[in-house]
Amino acid sequence: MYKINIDNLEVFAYHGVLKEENALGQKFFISTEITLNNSSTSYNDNIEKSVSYVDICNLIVKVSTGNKFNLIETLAETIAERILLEYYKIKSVKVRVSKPSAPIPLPFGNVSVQVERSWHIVYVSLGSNIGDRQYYLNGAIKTMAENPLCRVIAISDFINTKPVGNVPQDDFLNGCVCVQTLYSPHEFLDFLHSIENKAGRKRTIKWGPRTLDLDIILFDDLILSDGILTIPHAEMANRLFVLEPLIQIAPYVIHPVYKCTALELYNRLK
Ligand code: PH2
Ligand code: MG
Ligand code: MG
Repeated sequence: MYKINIDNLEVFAYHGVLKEENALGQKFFISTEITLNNSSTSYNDNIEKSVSYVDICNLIVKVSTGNKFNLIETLAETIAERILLEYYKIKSVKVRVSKPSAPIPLPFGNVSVQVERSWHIVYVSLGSNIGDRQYYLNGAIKTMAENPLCRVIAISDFINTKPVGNVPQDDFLNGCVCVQTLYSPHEFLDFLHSIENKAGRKRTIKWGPRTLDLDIILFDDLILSDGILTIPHAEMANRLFVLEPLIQIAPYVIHPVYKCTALELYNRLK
């Protein structure tokens, strides 16, 4: 597996909290460690299969000199995001920004920050049982596809399902999408909530009828539960209306807690 490393690219720029830094500028050193999507396959000695480190260096210079940030954190994050957005072959990137002449009135060697950003793979379950159900599901997918920080990779069929739970209500239309995103889990949740709100979602009765429900089912192989978000979705293994669309687009995706495929969960539940 290859990584493309650039060590200490020197740029002169104007980032800093102090006015003097914004006016006079100083040297920054930028390092990146890049992992490609196909990093385990052979490149056949062909630059088209890889990414040119010269292009990455030019992009780093452009972002560093074309902006004036207070924080080197912002510079590092912006560089990471721009690299991931401009090169679809890149899966993840670590960026370190060093500021060896930082205004610290003490003897010191260097000061730097490092961030890591990566495309995440998320499975989202979609449901609607009020109004034009197909319109709401398609609208949600369109909003995700139009967000530059998301790429919709696969879309299941939409299936009609009987309501699960004790609330008497109309049938649902359910589906599932696979999305690549640069958002963190909580940022992605906020994004899904904004789509639900735009669809006029009212949060009245728990498990009641809704114009649009978007649930994170899986997020990479992450396991997380913090009172706001539980990943994998706590009920996914008990719900055919989640598993049936999921296995259409990702039968062999692994549930990181049960350590089995979506197809196995489906067969057990069925
Ligand atoms: N969602 C619920 C409760 N019950 N039943 C079906 N068939 N489909 C759903 O999406 C659904 C449900 C709460 O999210
Ligand atoms: Mg739900
Ligand atoms: Mg929900």
